[in-house]
Amino acid sequence: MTAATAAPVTAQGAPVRPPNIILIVADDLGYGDLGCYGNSFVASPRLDRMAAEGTRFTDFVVSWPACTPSRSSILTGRYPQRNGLYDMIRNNEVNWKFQFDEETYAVSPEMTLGLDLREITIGQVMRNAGYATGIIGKWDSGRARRFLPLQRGFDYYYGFANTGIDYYTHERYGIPSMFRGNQRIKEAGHATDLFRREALRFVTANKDRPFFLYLAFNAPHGASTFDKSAAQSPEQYVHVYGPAANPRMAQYAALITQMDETIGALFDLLSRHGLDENTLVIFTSDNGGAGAGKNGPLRGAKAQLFEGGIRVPMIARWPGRIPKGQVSSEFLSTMELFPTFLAAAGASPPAGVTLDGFNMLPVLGGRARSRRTEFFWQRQSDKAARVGRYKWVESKQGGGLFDLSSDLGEKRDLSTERPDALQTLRGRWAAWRKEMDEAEPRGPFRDY
Ligand SMILES: [Ca+2]
Repeated sequence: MTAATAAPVTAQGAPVRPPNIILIVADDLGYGDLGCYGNSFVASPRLDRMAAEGTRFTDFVVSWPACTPSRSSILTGRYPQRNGLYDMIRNNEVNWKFQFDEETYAVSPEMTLGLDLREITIGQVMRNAGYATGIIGKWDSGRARRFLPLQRGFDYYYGFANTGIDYYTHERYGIPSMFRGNQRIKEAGHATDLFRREALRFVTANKDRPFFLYLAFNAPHGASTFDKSAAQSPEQYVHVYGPAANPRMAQYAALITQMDETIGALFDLLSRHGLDENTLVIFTSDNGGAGAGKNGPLRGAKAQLFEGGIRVPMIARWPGRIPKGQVSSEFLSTMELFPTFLAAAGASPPAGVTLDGFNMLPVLGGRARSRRTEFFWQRQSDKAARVGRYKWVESKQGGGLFDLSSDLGEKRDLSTERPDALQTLRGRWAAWRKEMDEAEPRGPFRDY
């Protein structure tokens, strides 16, 4: 690791406090799930206001169409295939109603797998840069102590380490799963309300020094409980949608509205502490919508490599640094977050680590075009490549070659009309796959 670069100074030579950084990640929030992204049912006033006070991006993608690997790229700035976490950490037995007890859970994949300990996380580099670092909410990168956030660069942790819980019991299919630091705890309350309390607490406790907060909601992801009929949304937010609303849709939308209100409370707190101007806030989702989620005009949903699985909302706000009320169609991804946060903090990238993204601050600021021209995905046997306007998909749900500039819904397969483009995209995908195979191997899935 290289140390932070020299502290920035003003023209008069006085030290400048580097910006606070807050990364907010929703869980399974679809491209069309917010008012500012065209949803007329879901109430998301504070995120809509965030978009009005900042810039909203329409071509922002994640590295995998589901939770764990997508989040691994946020934490490391690297493709899942490079950092090793290229599939879910999840006990699939629960899908067949298998009930773990503490002893069987202790030796299950959820306890034994995690992000390779050689990986450098965004928490480590921000802490080395002098930031207070906190993660509140969903960690999803290993549940055993050696994988937990306090051992991976974060000073503060409140949340769950596995991939999903019941909002009220905080159990994952019967296993208590909420942590404070390295200790499992049990306390009453809806997960979103607890994360709200913790986020406000973290900001207040660190208001006099630079802080990095990774606020990772589990909302609006479905609950990890066997009883799918159990209500998971507080009544006060369900009531927003009135008695005539479809109950399933109202339950889902309520989780978004509750999260939205929490984000509003966070903005209000920044304002009260005088931190509003010097805080970069980015909001996004880890993958596309599922179930009751909406993906707008996009094809497919969570778990698929069509745009509905991988293109997500992204809003960036930093008063005076990011233009207000703009909509940008620049092509960007979650792998840009790591180098962007480093650049905002004035810190150097970790030595000897290949990052797959770049500093997007000039793009967020509306001062430059995105350098990103390509992106590649693999989920088991499903493959996809994006090169410029073209997208190639080969998957169990179908595939083809699509021109996203004229066919965002991936409806018209151009494979026959444009064999040259098809060959280019397949070739670029193969070159990327080769690069991943030749990268220094990382656990837990790779056979080496
Ligand atoms: Ca997710």
